[in-house]
Amino acid sequence: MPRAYIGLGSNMGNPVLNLETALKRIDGIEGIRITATSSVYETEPVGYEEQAWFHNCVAEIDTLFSPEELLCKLQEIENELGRVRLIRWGPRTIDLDILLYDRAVINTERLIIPHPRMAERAFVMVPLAEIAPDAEFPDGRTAAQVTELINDNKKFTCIHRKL
Ligand code: PH2
Ligand code: MG
Ligand code: MG
Repeated sequence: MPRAYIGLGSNMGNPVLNLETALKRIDGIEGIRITATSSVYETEPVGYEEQAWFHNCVAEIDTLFSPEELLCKLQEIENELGRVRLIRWGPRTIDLDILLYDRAVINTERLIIPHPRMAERAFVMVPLAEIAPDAEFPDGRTAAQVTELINDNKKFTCIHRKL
């Protein structure tokens, strides 16, 4: 069965509750099973800095859905949780990104996998490497190897709260 990794982020409302609710919804979908979740990290915003710090975590899933079907399911959950997005890279109640889907490379208008900026972002790579150090990018590099190379100077702390 295909294995994928989802990056979750929130910095509006009650972020921990938003992550928790999103994980429950994801696991509740027939055709998706969460097999591991990372700790939650509080992370300095990347890209647009005039906003609250984020809470981020990563989930590993087994799924029967294709990448496009999975994207639709995740967008439904984003909408249900009342996502409003006014500014690119700005505040959001919940953001659900497909990071990796097996070793697939996808480049369509709607979907790019691996997630375009994940390899440079500690808020994605650190939780990913926590639960799946050996997860492979399409080029064969592992999450642990990619994480070693990150040198963003963004601050973040693990609040050690496994959801
Ligand atoms: N998401 C973004 C932009 N910037 N910064 C942090 N720390 N965490 C995020 O999840 C995040 C971000 C766009 O999706
Ligand atoms: Mg995102
Ligand atoms: Mg997104």
